[in-house]
Amino acid sequence: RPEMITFGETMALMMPNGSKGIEYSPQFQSLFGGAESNVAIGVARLGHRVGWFSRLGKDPLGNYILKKIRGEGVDVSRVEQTTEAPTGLMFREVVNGKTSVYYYRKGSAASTLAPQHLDADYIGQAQILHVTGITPALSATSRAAAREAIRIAKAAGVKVCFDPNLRLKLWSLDEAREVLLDWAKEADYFLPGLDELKLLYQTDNFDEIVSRLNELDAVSIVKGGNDETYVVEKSGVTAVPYFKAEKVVDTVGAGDGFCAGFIVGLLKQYSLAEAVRLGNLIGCLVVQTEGDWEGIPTWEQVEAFLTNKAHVER
Ligand code: KDG
Repeated sequence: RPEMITFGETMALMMPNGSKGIEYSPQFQSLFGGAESNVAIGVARLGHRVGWFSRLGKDPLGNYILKKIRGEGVDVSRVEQTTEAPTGLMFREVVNGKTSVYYYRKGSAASTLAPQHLDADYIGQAQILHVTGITPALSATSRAAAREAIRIAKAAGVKVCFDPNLRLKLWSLDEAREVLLDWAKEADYFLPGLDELKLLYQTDNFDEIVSRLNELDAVSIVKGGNDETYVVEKSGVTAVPYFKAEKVVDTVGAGDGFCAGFIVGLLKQYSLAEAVRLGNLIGCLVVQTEGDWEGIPTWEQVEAFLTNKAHVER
C-alpha cells in the first residue's frame, strides 16, 4: 500500500543535444517529465512506497513513460492507457542560459482525466496526497478530478500537500490566482516558490506575503528565497539554508525534488526544519543533472552525502 499518492500529466520530453536550441538542433535526447511523477520517482528512490496515476495514450510514448516510471519502483496500477487521445509532449531548450518549454499537450490523454477515474479507496489508504496546480490548468475535467481527489483525501484523514506550480503558458495569472489560492486553503502543507507568491499575492513585500500565508490553515514551505527555504507557521518563520550546488546544469525539476525530499521527511516524522533540509539537499542534487528527475539520489546516496563518506572509484 503506497504511503504517498500523486497524479497528474507526465509528458515525453525532447531536449536538443548541444547548444543550438530546438530550431537548429539535428539531434534530441528523448526523456520524460511531469511534476507529480517527478515527485513520485523521488519518493521511491528515497525508499518509500508511492503510487502515481494518470491517463496516458496507448501509443509508444505512453508505453515508454509507463515502463520507465514502473521501473523506478512507483506503483502504476491505477494508470490507464487510452486510444481516445495521445500522450502529451514537451520540448525544452536552454539557450544563452535561458530555459524555455514548449508544450504539445492540448487535448492529451492526461487532460481527459475526470472524477470517474479516481479510485477513492486507493487514495484514502495513503498517508499523504500530493497535488499540483498544473492539473487544474489542463482542462475542466482534470480540474474537477483534482478537486475531488483533495475532497476524498480530506474525508479519509489523508494529509494534502499542494504545490501551486504556476504555469503561465497554461492559463492566465488571474484564473490561476483564483483557483490556486482557493485550493491552498484545503492543504495541510502548501509548497509554493517565493516568485509564485509574489505573483499570486501581487506584492514583493515578504512580511505581507507571510501574513497572507498565515491566513491559511496550512503550514507553508516557501522555496527559493535568498538561497534558503522558509517554514512559515503562525508561531514564526524559520529559514533553512540551501546546500551549495557545484554546477547548475538544468534547474527544472528542482522544486519537485524538493517536494520529494520534504515528503520523505514527513513520512520519517522528521521535524519540519529537518524535512525541509532533506528537500533542499534533493533540490541541490537535481539541478546538477540534465532532465527533471534523473539527478534525484537514492537513500544510500543521501546518507553517504550527509556523512561525507568517501567515494570508492574502483
Ligand atoms: O516541475 C517540472 C515540470 O514543470 C515539468 O516536468 C513539466 O509537468 C510539467 C509541466 O506541466 O510543466
